[in-house]
Amino acid sequence: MSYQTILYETANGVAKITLNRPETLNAFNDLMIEETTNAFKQAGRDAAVRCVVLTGSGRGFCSGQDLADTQERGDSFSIGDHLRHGYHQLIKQMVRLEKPVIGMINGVAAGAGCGVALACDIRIVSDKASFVLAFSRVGLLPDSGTNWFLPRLIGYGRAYELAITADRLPADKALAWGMVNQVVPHDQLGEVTTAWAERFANGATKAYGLAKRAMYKSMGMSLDEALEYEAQLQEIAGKTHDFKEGVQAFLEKRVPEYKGY
Ligand code: T3D
Repeated sequence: MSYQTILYETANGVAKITLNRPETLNAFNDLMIEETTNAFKQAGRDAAVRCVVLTGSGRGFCSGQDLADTQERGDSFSIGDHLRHGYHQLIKQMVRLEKPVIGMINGVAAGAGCGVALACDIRIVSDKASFVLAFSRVGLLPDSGTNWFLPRLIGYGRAYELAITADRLPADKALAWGMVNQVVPHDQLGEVTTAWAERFANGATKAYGLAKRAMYKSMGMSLDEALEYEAQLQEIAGKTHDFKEGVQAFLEKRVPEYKGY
């Protein structure tokens, strides 16, 4: 599949999706939302891909909705429908993808760009990066799942503070608040993220995917329901090659060779 607004490449079991509109700090136009969604679908269909990395080109990760595009909208334009048909499809695709998604946050993540960063499973962040809930600067409330993800990660008080101040949250503070997994010197971002990604790409992919499904579903369940759901998913994991291999490797005191199924 060929793309105009993103780059898509695969190597060593990892698909790398690069948002590629650097002149706008990778702001989302309609085509980029659609192409990024399709790229996640493509990664999902490709059994050789066992981990996905999402990043931005140039000095930004993603500056959210392209504000120049919003100027061209007529009076009857529905932002709600724009979200439903665009950003929502992208966020759902990321969350439903049963493979780890790493956000390699190379620079500022603002507005919907912050929402997309939060929809990644793991965030590895440059020390030059920052997060800005820019929505309120333009008279909007957070969207693209930000209201769902952020209070769960950092608590309501801090999330609401970021929403209404729209102040820039630097990488080190995002780490201290539990919003990201690791902050690294900017020039080591690619190398460190590749190490994380290749580790996941050599792991028990089916189990990783089921763990993602279990954790998301459990957020809306009682303990009894969550326990039962775990049992159902463990039934599936217990029938994989990788479970058999993991146990055998442990008993033989060797490194397991996982195949992802
Ligand atoms: O509408 C709907 O469908 C609803 C969905 C809404 C979702 C949203 O995302 S709403 C929020 C939209 N995003 C923003 O409000 C962020 C706007 N950008 C900024 O506030 C700042 O650019 C940043 C804080 C992200 C970074 O600041 P800084 O100083 O590092 O960079 P800059 O100089 O402001 O930007 C660099 C260039 O990128 C600049 O272009 P120029 O002057 O060099 O030609 C700037 O205009 C452009 N740019 C940055 N963000 C956007 C953008 N162009 C279009 N849309 C953008 N979002």
